[in-house]
Amino acid sequence: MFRFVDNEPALILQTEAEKILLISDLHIGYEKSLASKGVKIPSQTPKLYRKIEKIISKHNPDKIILSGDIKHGTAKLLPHEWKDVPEFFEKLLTLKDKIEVVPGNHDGGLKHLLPRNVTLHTTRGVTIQNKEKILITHGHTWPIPTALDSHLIIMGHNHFTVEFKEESGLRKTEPVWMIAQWEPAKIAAAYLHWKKIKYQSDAPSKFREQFNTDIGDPKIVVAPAFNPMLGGTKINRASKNKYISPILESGGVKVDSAEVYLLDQTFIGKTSNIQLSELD
Ligand SMILES: [Mn+2]
Repeated sequence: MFRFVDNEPALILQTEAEKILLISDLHIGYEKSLASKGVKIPSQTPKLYRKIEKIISKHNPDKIILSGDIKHGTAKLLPHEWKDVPEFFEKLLTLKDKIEVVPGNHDGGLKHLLPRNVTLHTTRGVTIQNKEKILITHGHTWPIPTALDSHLIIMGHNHFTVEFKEESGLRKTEPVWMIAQWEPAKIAAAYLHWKKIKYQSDAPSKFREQFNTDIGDPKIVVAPAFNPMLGGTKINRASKNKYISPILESGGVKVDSAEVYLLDQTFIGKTSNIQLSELD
């Protein structure tokens, strides 16, 4: 149903109807935020575009879905974004005319920058009704309740990386994919708690009664950031704020037993087994 694009932070989703290229966290204009700190780097947008172009020519998807944080500025549109973002999409449309966007937490005002033929979904994500339901979301919000019976959830937002420490003391980080499962009853409880819904019965029954949906047992795929310049959350470093998504923070996702993969698809272990000690 899905496969990672070899050596790229991108994923191909094959549904019955179409082949979808999925990319998360472009953060167009990130380098501009460095300029304000005195680091001058030329626009990286052409590079991001060429990387996508390469993937499209190799895999020829029917559609592209960008799952959030298209741009780096958050709520307010920045002057350069009025030019950079529309130009990027106009170019991308020459490669593929079906483009959909699921906004992330950095995408305030994005609708003003998108060409008319780009589909903009809501921040709650979009579901694809395949043989099995798929939810694509940025990850900074809870999805709508009826999306929680999906079989596959794909999100971004966390920019997970893994830190390697070499003998010499050099450290380097690599972007990683995370694949996790959740405990439906705990997700039901967390969702009800978020909605401030009180209940006497068990959480899954209350969830069903309230929303007329069951909570599924999905595979949860957390995509790395497509923009290679971005920092990330080191998945193998203990930190209170390691997980920044309501779903991942809910306590319902089995993050300890989540599987971690490098972009070349090497399985490097489960998160709990790859933690660096505090002294490392
Ligand atoms: Mn992001």
